[in-house]
Amino acid sequence: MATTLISGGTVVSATGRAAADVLVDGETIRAVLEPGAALLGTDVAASVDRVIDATGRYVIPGGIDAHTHMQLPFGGTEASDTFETGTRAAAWGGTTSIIDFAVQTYGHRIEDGLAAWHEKAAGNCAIDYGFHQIVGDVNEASLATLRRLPDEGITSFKMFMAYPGVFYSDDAQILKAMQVSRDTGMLTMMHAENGPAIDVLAAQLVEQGKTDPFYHGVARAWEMEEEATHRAIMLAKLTGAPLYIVHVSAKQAVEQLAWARDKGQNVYGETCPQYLYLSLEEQLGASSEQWGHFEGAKWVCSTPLRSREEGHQQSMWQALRTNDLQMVSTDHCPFCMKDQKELGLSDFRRIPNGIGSIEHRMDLMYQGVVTGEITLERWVELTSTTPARMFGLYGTKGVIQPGADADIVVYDPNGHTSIGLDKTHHMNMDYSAWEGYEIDGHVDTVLSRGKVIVDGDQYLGAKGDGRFLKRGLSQYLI
Ligand code: DUC
Ligand code: ZN
Ligand code: ZN
Repeated sequence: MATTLISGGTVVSATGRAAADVLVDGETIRAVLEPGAALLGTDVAASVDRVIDATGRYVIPGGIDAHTHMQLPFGGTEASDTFETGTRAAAWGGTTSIIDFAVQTYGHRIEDGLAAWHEKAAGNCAIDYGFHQIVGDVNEASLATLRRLPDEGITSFKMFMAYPGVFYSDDAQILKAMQVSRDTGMLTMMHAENGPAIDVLAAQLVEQGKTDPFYHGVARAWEMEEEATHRAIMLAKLTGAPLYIVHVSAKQAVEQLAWARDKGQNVYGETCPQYLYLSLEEQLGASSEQWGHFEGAKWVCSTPLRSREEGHQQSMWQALRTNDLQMVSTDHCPFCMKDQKELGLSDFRRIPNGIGSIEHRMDLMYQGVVTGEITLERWVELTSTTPARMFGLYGTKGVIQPGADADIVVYDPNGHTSIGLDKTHHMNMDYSAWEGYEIDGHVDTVLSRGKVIVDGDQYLGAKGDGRFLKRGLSQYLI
């Protein structure tokens, strides 16, 4: 097995930073050494197969994006990244593991949805991957299957309080599934928006001729997120289920999470880069020669972008500092403008919901270090260590320590990344939701289980390198 020494860098963990060399043996980390140290009397640098010079750079555990949707059938079309293109883009951006969502749709069995997801991913991923299970049809059979999923390494499931007629579950169904969560220790993940009320508001807006993409965010008002978050918290309290709210965007939803956590409840939440950087006002102002006001469709996602004037973005950054929110995922769900987003040209309700960010999460969050919103250590914690702990991967992933998988990123704080369709862009999309963003930092080298898959501007990975991750139960619960 090949050995590699990553030398001269600053190893950053969730709890600190230190000058250290990292010795990789095959797929795993063998040692974290004093810089230039000898091992068993041997000069390590002289005895390894390869030395990666990390002088002046950070050496961090590879990113873990715990919320992605490759090839998701949605809104009359399918998310445009395959497991092959999406995981390759992830690798370019310093993410070395994803957790995608296997889908059970109404009238179908969980087993079949899960098997279909394994088929889509197997042999196609550039990096390691795991699955959460979307439960779209709660009944006796699906509840029984859910109970068995931890044996297959699937230890979390997602339910939707939104999208009636598609993924929606009512409170009775949620309650029953949460009882399984309580019994098994599986984490209940919740899309917390009041879907039935949103659908009424959306229909009324369209009747008034308000069909532009901006009205997507008007219909999905923060009150709808606050209310659903509170209801999910109360159902979780009643059942004793651990709860994780996905894609939190409203400051009032964060207040609900903080309230429940202060009472000692096992309640957690993630936000996404779009809710930290982008706003409803910018979506309202968006216009282009090609698309006119339909340009705003590029940022139609759910939960929606929120008003900057109301302070939601600042509240998300603060919650990331105070641990009212524990991690940042992308909710990567890309659609092209051509033939996909444009399905909603005359009615915002038909725009497939989703933004593609998998390639830029590590960079966008590092920009938060540059601007002083978060510390360097918190960057690692939010993007790698906590995702590993939250979803039962810690020890193998999310940390640089002997015995862990050698998923490592060498990040250059003096480098620069210009984001744009004709610049840094490997996602299968015809636009970038992040066009024009400039990042003071750069992903230089990426190792996935010891193999260098990104080396400067060279991609050295291959589809099929990534393995399915059988996850354990959450290591984050109180
Ligand atoms: N939100 C999105 O933006 N896309 C996919 C599903 C979801 O909940
Ligand atoms: Zn969702
Ligand atoms: Zn999602």
